[in-house]
Amino acid sequence: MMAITLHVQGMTCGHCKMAVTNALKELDGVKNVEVHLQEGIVDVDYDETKVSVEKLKEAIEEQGYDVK
Ligand SMILES: [Cu+2]
Repeated sequence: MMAITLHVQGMTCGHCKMAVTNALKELDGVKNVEVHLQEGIVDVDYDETKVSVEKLKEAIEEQGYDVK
């Protein structure tokens, strides 16, 4: 298991939080997602044998947010 903190731009409300959380949790290998709206960060616990950081970023970007 790995943990990563992603910096995500554009999340402003509860809807954004849910969109990002759900998109990540749909990925096989993602165990836990914690969105911190005010800080603009997303903490993800994931199984690195099942999902890559690139995939995590793509899932967020597909929802319309920029990942730094
Ligand atoms: Cu929003």
